[in-house]
Amino acid sequence: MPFKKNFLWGGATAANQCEGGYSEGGRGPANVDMAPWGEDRQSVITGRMKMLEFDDHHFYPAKNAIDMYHHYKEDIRMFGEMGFKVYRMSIAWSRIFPKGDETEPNEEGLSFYENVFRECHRYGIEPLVTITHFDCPIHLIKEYGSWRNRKMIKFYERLCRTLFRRYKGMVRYWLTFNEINMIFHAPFMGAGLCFEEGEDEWKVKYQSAHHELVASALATKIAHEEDPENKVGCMLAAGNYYPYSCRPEDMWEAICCDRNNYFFIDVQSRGAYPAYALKKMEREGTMPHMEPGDAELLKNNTVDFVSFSYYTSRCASAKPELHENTRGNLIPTVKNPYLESTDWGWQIDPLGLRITLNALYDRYQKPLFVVENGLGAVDQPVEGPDGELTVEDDYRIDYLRKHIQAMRDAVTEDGVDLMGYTTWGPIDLVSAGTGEMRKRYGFIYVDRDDQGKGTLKRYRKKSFWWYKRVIESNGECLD
Ligand code: BGP
Repeated sequence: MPFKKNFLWGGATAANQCEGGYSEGGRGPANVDMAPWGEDRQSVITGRMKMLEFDDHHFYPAKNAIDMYHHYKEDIRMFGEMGFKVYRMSIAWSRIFPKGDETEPNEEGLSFYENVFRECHRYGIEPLVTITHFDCPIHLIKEYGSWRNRKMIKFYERLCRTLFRRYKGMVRYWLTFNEINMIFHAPFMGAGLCFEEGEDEWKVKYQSAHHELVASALATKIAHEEDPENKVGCMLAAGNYYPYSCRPEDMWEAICCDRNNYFFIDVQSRGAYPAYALKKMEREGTMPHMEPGDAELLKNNTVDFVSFSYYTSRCASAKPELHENTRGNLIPTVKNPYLESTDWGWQIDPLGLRITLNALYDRYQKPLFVVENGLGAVDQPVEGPDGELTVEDDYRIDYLRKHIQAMRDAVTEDGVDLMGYTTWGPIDLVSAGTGEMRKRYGFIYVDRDDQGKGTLKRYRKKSFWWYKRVIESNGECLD
């Protein structure tokens, strides 16, 4: 058998991309609500265009998303039907603390997630909870400037303590920050950061990253104190860099680009700032202010496992201006001439997943967890034999099959210790990068379009049945 007996197969979502119910149950507004659909999205998520209130001329897809807030029972039942062992989901911070700096949590928010976890356990599904998947209450941004302010550590600590206590025995797997390295690439969406004219953006980013890293170590400490059964992971937007050529300068560039991402996980997993990062921050004048005790906290509270998203590998050149560029999960890269691309320009590289798994395992020697992987594509619903709508999504099956095969090679041939695999978007949801609905990842089709129109009815795609067989056979049967 290629995968462990208790291998965690499942799917991953984020509150802001599927829940909706943005003002229900006492929930407060958050940065992720304010990312509009359309051409301004990019400027908003990168913090260059300030959007801290809704306005009348933009459409905000996260407000209602796929309304999982009201459909969660039906959705989790379908995950159960596919045989999920794990469901990765996130908590909307502003459901628990609507403003973020209250001392008492919002009971309605807490009981909503309690019901979600109960529903998971009904089908034998283990929840894997991302404590923050990009979200930050708007009040914390307006009042404190979000993660640039050290006070955020306290607010986050309160959130974590509340969650660990309330869900003790119901949740065992936690991730502190989704794609923590996104703070560099999409600072408003990733960490609620907006920039003022003339401000040194990189200095703010590194200071905020330091606060998140300290908060993450503190969360790990509290999780272990509250319940020794808790397992805490870090989460990286991964995908190794290849040098564009074997020119030493290209190779060096690839190493530097990888380090920009490893930087976070090096701290969370090894417990200290790596030498290359200290030198870089010193050189560039971006060294964050650290308080006494920070280094010790980081050292003593490293994560139990390393999780990551993988959609594509990346490519680096010492002379990027000479090459074509392409987008990939909010991180632009030099286009690799050997790879094909999705309709959104993300290059497809299953072997890159094996390479990434090996690189991370060599570096950290901790169990790994692939918590996002999938194909965003346009689906054409057709009528199935039973009269219900379906989608013949062989392209999605093909993508996932090849990636699972690569993962299998990493486990059986290379000896990588892998805990599980959750595909991104087991049910269609709003795209983080573009705000579109038409960029679909799911095994379950949701009738909703980019303008928010549709019945919200759910339909099983061909991949639904395929993934069910994959799980049933514990990854043995990929046909
Ligand atoms: C990751 C995020 C997810 C998700 C995914 C796919 O960066 O963690 O939230 O959305 O990418 O990206 P997109 O939605 O832009 O296709």
